[in-house]
Amino acid sequence: MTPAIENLPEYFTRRTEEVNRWLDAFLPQESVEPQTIHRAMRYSIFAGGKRLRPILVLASGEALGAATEDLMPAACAVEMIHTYSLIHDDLPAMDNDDLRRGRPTCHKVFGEAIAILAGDALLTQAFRILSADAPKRDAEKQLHVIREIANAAGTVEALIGGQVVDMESEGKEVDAATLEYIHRSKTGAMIRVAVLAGGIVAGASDEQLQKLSDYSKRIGLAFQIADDILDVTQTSEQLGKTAGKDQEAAKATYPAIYGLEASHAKARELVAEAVDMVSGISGDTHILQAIARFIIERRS
Ligand code: GRG
Repeated sequence: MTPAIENLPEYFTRRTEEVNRWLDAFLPQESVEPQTIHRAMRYSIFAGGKRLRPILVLASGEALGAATEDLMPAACAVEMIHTYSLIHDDLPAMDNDDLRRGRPTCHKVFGEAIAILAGDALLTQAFRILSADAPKRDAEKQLHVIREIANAAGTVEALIGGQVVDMESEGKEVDAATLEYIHRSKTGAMIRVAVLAGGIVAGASDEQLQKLSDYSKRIGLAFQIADDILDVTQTSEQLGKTAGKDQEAAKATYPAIYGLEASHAKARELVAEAVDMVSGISGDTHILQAIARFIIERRS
């Protein structure tokens, strides 16, 4: 049965608390030397993100029968990589932002050099926990997860590649294909790998992985379209980050190219397709379906 959308905030709160406990265990404490870097890593990780990506790892893995504790290394690694990308994106050399997750950005608090290193350290720590020894871990699945996450964080149709094309497109006329490439790579790749990693840990068949991949591509694009819409319709207070930045930087966005109405319609269509795709998987996918719907109903 599909849960009512009002149950999803409760689900998110419960899973966020769980993810936060594991993140706490996977990161060096602030008292560990050199303290500055550990304070900066923890400042950004515990600044209050939605935890969408780790929750997708859990929801996808558990839908196919994986145990929470087996999913947590991938869930936390994906959140660490996401947080590193936000820290670096906020730097003066990139988006130059003062506000993230409702608080001053990492470089505003710790300075640019430590913020760069905090991002580097979170990326490194992600692969450290992914590759850590554990008696119960299946080496083949572990390697598969590491490979997929490394690909998603990389340069080819992936996080860094998407960021580069996005930066290079600023102020230029961008066609629909380039816009889709940017979204698929910068935002979509990490969302896709979150869903896939859960499936891999659960031992999903190739057919199940394909369906998870199809679902994730649609929610990834819908998420970015929703993000573009929020940037022009919400305030900085509502978003916890500076609103209106895309327009100011003449960024390629869905509303800029297609207008607000068509962007809403496209996001709704993608979510409907995603829900359809994931309902075809044998397993309990009701949470994945609810998350797809939440992606376009969120307000921040
Ligand atoms: C620096 C390699 C590198 C990449 C930066 C993440 C990113 C790429 C840029 C941030 C700007 C942006 C609009 C990215 C699109 C992805 C996105 C909407 C990120 C914000 O994700 P949320 O809303 O954030 O899940 P929280 O704070 O809730 O985790």
